[in-house]
Amino acid sequence: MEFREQDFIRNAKPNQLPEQLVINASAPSNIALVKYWGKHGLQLPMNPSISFTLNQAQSLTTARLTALDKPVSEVLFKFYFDEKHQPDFEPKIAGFFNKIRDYAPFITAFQWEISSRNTFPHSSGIASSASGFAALAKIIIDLEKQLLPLKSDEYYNKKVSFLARLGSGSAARSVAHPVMIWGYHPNIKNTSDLYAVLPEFDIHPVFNNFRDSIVLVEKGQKKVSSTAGHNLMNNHPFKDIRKKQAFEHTLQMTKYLETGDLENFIKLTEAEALSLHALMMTSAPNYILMQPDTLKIIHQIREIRKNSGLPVCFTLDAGANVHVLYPENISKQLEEVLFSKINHEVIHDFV
Ligand code: 2P0
Repeated sequence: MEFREQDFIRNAKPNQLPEQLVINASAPSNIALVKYWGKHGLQLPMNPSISFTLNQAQSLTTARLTALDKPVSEVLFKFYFDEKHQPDFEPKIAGFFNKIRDYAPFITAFQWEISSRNTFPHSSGIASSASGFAALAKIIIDLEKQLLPLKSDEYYNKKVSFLARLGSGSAARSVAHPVMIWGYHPNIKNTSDLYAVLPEFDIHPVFNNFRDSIVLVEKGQKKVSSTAGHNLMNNHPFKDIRKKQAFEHTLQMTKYLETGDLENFIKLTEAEALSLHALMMTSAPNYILMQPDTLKIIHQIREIRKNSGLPVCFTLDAGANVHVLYPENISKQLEEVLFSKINHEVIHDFV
């Protein structure tokens, strides 16, 4: 079933508020195979995207809520990361709370203490905003279930993604395993710009036990925020052609995931990663997030594939780190020919 924006608005008033509540939630990160790059309106994507959900990179979040005597106009909250108060993160969360007020008006009835930690290293370049906002969205839906008359599971699942999207676009895809599609595509059933969905088809077993080993070429804060990068797509000289390409790639990717066409999966995944970075390198102003070692590792992966035929490929996020994608059964060989020769920390995750 398709949900519209107004379906997620809930004006009902809770009968009685519990004085204290503690809600826990966790959510995974994800890596896009076909990239979301460019947005419009209220966090609506310029094109559909498709991702693998990362099982081990999780945000674990706890919200401690205290009922207020009367609702406030701005949500009162404090955010703790790794048990330390983090005022730097609070403006983005405040913006999120503001954006979701119509869909979850009950959030203003409480004072919030939000504590979060990640199961992956801090500043590793793994998108913690995706898992972080998805976990927070799950907490809000849990609260909605406790306070307002119940709705269907499908409603709640889609609303988690809908809310997460308003925190960070890619967070829309951080709500279910193993693959999610976000963004309307006329030829892919039930897709929507408002939330991500699981594919209607079964993912081919060659993608069971797929691995994503992330080579940490560069740790630390991103040099150009992704939000700024998305905005540069508005006047990008290749905007229309990129849009067309992403629609085609999304459809092709669904076919490869369904049929288990690893060869074309590899070609398309790498083409998408390079398109994303080419868009960054051709925007105004332009910028380069790859580092020399990013390219070195890309070349190594291509050499290995050429020489040994191993089904391994790379993708890139908005940063210098290389995500190495491959089936689990070639892990040992890859350790020998690739990871043991790399002078960077590698985090092994799986889809
Ligand atoms: C993606 N990225 O599809 C693309 C590809 C990074 C590279 O979406 O402004 O943190 O919060 O919507 O989601 C990263 O950008 O940006 C991103 P906002 P977000 O995963």
